[in-house]
Amino acid sequence: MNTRARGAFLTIEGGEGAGKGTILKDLASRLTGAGYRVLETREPGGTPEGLELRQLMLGTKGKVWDSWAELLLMTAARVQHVRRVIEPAIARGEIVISDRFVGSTIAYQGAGQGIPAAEIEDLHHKAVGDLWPDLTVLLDIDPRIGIQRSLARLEQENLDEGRFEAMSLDFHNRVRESFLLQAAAKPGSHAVINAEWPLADVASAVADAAFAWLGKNGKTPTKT
Ligand code: Z5A
Repeated sequence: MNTRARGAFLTIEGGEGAGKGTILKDLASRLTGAGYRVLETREPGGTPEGLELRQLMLGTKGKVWDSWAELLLMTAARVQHVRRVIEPAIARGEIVISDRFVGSTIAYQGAGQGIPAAEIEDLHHKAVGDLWPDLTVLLDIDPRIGIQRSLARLEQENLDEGRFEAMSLDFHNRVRESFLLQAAAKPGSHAVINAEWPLADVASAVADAAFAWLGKNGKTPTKT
């Protein structure tokens, strides 16, 4: 019998270039330093199968996905991720932090591509089950600033993952609005941080929100 206390599931959401990857590493290191066992992961990705789907979905060369095909591929990657990585780690008592999760699907395939949020939630329920983040940190940013940051990073790292950056500003504004609406609908499980602040300020605001949530929910460090 597994007697370990359940860990927790934190997600970091936001538009392109909001700083999710950078902040995730910073938060993971602060939590580890405080004695938590942390698993860092991301979507799409997080498993070998998810990584292959990531390359299929984010590459710019000759890719024109129908919005439902995109939704099903994102969901397929998520099922692998949840079953093989996220749920086992939570059951081991770890704090899982994922760069993006279903909130991104509601924002991008929902508000961005026009699939009703209720259909995405229904598919999530059928394919993934009842796993929703305990706490989502939303890094909110004007898409014009975020896309510039993101394109600079892709160029610097020579990555062909810019398909979403190439979408219209209208698309990215709808995505931002959806993230804000999701946070407003569930304030108890969201913290909204202004990602246009200097990085050090964003990092400490995120850490404050995460430590406050963990403390309030009795999640004490588990390292021995
Ligand atoms: N997608 C989807 O459509 N549906 C889904 O269900 C899921 C995903 C899960 C992959 O995401 C794409 O998949 C995504 C949506 C779609 N769209 N795109 N593209 P991704 O997370 O891999 O891609 P991204 O959001 O573009 O990642 P990114 O550009 O790496 O952004 P980030 O992780 O938020 O930022 P970062 O890499 O940490 O920082 C970017 C740069 O900005 C970097 O040089 C930092 O040093 C700099 N930075 C960060 N914070 C600051 C501050 N505060 N000030 C100044 N500079 C900063």
